[in-house]
Amino acid sequence: MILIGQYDSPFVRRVGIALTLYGLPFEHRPWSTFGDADKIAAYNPLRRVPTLVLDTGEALIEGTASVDYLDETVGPDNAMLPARGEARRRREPGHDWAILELGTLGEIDEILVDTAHFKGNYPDRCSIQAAADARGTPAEIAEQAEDWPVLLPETTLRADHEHRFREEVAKLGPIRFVRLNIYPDGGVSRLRLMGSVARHSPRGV
Ligand SMILES: N[C@@H](CCC(=O)N[C@@H](CS)C(=O)NCC(=O)O)C(=O)O
Repeated sequence: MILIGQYDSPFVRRVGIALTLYGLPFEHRPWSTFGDADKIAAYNPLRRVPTLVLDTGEALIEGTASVDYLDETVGPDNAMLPARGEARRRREPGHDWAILELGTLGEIDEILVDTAHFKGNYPDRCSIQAAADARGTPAEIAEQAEDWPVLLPETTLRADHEHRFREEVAKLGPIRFVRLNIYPDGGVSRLRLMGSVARHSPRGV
């Protein structure tokens, strides 16, 4: 397959990410809709990207159609989107979150939550939970994390802004794992946790 379009387009990126995560071989032609419009037109008369050229020569000219095709190719057990219906169209109840392991055990005294460049789809609020240790499968850790103590209470965020928190940060002692919660979802460009490295971890390392 050939993916046409530059990765500064989120639509092209979405198709590129799906191809990569699905392990499907493809050639990337990072053509610009400005400078390379004529080259794109040979595959897509609308001169838009992403254009995904299949091995049959057929060109898919909508990002959604391309992702649909890729989901179908890898089958429902591997597809990132549910196959059809309500589950495909709507987000699940609840909020988005991510669990991160820090490079070392440490005490946190300052947190940076940066929503730079997210001017429309920044999260309304965030909070952070933390733990010194986490063991088990990713699913088991995700379950434990729901009960981790709060490091940063739920806080309202602004668009395209560096939020620095000091007073709000709870004194939990040394921690190594954090769960960033965003309500309900949205874009965070950077999360930084500043503090001091703890000498001894609970694992005795
Ligand atoms: N809904 C489309 C959006 C694609 C889109 O907006 N592509 C932009 C680049 S980010 C484009 O090709 N613009 C050039 C044009 O419309 O002439 C998709 O998902 O494929």
